[in-house]
Amino acid sequence: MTGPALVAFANRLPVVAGRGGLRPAAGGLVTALRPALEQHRGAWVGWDGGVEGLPPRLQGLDLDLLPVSLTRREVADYYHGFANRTLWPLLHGWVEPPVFDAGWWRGYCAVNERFAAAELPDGDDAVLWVHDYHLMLLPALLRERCPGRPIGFFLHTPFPSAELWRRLPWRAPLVEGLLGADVVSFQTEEYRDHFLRSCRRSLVGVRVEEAAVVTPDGRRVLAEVHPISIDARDFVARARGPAVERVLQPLRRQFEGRRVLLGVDRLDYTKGILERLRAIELLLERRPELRRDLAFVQIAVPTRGEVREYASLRRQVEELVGRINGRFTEPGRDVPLHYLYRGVPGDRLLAYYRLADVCLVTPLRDGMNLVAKEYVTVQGAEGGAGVLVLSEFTGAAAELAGALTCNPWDVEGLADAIAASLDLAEDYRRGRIADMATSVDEHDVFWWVNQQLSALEQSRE
Ligand code: ADQ
Repeated sequence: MTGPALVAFANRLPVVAGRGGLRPAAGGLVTALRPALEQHRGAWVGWDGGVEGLPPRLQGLDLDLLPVSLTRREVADYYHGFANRTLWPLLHGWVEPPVFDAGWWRGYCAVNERFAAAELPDGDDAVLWVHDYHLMLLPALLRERCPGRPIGFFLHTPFPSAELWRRLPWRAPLVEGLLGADVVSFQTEEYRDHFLRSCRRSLVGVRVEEAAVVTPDGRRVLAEVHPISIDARDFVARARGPAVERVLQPLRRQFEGRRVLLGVDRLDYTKGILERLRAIELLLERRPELRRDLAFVQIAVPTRGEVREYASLRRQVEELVGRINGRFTEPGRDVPLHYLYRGVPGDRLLAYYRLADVCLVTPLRDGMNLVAKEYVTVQGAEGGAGVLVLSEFTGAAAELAGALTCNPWDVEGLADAIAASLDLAEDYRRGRIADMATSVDEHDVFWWVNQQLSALEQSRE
């Protein structure tokens, strides 16, 4: 029997342990990787999340699971520390100050080595495909271990300007780690260009030739732009299905007569949730009639609760939601702001996408943002006339030209953009959503993975 054609390395295996046993996980990276791996006979090497005795396969997930187990100390240093408190804020342009800690760095190095030593499936022709900022040292470690294999790296987050990157004490070994790949790819041209500039600045002996980096030992590493996407056809099929319809009907009744604005994010400080709420507050202050006519539903998925900055963000968001509802709820009427602190099941999420007149995707910084692509796809599926208000600091803004763009750092400007979204003519809105849905359909997640596999082939010619 032949082994998998594609072996992905990503921080966490796509499995969660719940009351009913093990089930496939959700989230940005899983949403994208899963269909790609299922199409290509894939395997996934990842941290087991502390679940012992994981089976090699799980029902409902058509890929091989190759677990890496980590000690509590490794999880603390590598994951909660260096990945989430050093790299994450730095890569997102210093939206929070990153913490530099040499102990965390050592933990990060050790865990990248653990991934490099993971037992790989039989066969020696599989493409090794490394994902995201948790594993930036891994491409070079894999090259030492299996020099003949094609190695790709994809960064899901932004890459910051060279000015910011050079502050990091470990800027050189991390970039050297990435250059172990044959192809390093990014969501946008901007991030790719930042990376190339950082290579020039942080490393001695490398040459940058257009979009390739030539290493001191003469290897050519391609730096590519491959914007990630979703399985658009699957979203369309599900959006039209009876299960979504069943959830949608009661929601329509609940919000009858009001226009619905929607936010869907992990509760992360990069997502601009506080700024979005402040803009809504300003809008309700300036336009009292909207206090009855409008409902804003914010779905916030719990994430990284162990990290101090996230616990503090949650407190601030909940205080602000309370303040806004306290100020603007009219006696005998429903609250203007509905806040759901939880992950919602797929059908319900799609029902909210169908319901929403406006989707507010307003991160301060975001590698891509799949919610934007999901919303336009689901709206487009039923000829919807929704409006996407989209931050210019997302990767998605480089692709979704029909969105109403905004600068989320400018709260007044954001309030104006939201007000403008409510006044657009219906035909105009419908046309824009349809155009964006077509663009996502033509550049779906299978297109994304094929782009990377072709670039890898090309790099080895
Ligand atoms: P994330 O930061 O997690 O991803 P995003 O791209 O928006 O952000 O993906 C979130 C995913 O989780 C979406 O598929 C969405 O449907 C789902 N989701 C969000 N809220 C949910 C909820 N309340 N209930 C259920 N599901 C929910 C990271 C990067 C992004 C990049 C992706 C993929 O930060 O910039 O787009 O990886 O590369």
